[in-house]
Amino acid sequence: MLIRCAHFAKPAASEITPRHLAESRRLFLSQLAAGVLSATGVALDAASAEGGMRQLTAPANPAFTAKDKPTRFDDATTYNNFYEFGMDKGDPAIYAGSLKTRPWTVRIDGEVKKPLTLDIDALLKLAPLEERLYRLRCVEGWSMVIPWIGYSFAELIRKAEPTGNAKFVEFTSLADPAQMRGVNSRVLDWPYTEGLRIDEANHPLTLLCVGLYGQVLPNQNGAPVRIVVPWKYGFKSAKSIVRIRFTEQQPRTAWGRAAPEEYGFYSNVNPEVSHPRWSQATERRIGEDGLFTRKRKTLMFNGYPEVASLYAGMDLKKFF
Ligand SMILES: Nc1nc2c(c(=O)[nH]1)N[C@H]1C(S)=C(S)[C@@H](COP(=O)(O)O)O[C@H]1N2
Ligand SMILES: [Mo]
Repeated sequence: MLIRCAHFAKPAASEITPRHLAESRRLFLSQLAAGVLSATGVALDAASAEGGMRQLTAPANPAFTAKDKPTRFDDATTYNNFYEFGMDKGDPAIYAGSLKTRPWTVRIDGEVKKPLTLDIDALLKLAPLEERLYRLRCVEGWSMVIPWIGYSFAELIRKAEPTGNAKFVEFTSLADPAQMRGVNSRVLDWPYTEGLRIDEANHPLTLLCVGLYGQVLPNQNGAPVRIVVPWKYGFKSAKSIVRIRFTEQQPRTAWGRAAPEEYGFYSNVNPEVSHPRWSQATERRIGEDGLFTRKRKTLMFNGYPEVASLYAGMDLKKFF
């Protein structure tokens, strides 16, 4: 069963572009059938299908604005990994409309002075929102550049008041088979969980994310709240989070449980450490799909060298 999963099989480079195009065509047709397209033929996002585009603007933070050209909104919202809604890149955009993002609470517990359950609308107001243009690179070898909206996860850590025993943070995504058709398949051991060391979670780059491109997060991108850790492979950035647990022990992760030798706890973007079945030295930037487009060289820490000090003295081949 694991064989069918994209993270377990390297797609042939020649397959990628046509497949990507085929999927957006498929998405267009299915949205047309589902009535998600407006009369003008403009695709509305998942939130708008429920009732009105939900604008969410925030000032750009120049300290966190990548120099790269942003990926097209349509690419960022139709080429997704969100296995709770299926394994094809187009599945989340087609099927995530069934996710109900209100009411929504996030449980904060474990090694904290006082466990609490935060309503999503309280979570949104915990700190001023800002826009950050981050690169995000998938372990499969493609990357995007997205104007995310949120605030540093460190703000939430401050609010949670972890105890002195808290060494790690575990993120748990929703796993409701009634809303998420992919959870009925056993491709992963649900719920999806991820984790960070507490100093990684406290790094100002680590973003608690609630929006992108000036609007609330589309469901397929992890509504209503996700994490974005730009110097790590994309799968570390858990979507649709319902629980944040502070722990003393290193938490287990969904991908780590599925294939520990392939998905290490750290999973820092590192061109020098190959995935056991393919090189991580280069990447394809989504949108740069021309016939003669060269792959980009993958940068250490995805081009965020400021995080290097978190790993001083660690052998990153061992702690991959
Ligand atoms: N809950 C959950 N979070 C997830 C995933 C998933 O399947 N389930 N996929 C991950 C992977 S592999 C990637 S590359 C990113 C993709 O984020 P995006 O679709 O918003 O670009 O989400 C990550 N977060
Ligand atoms: Mo990924």
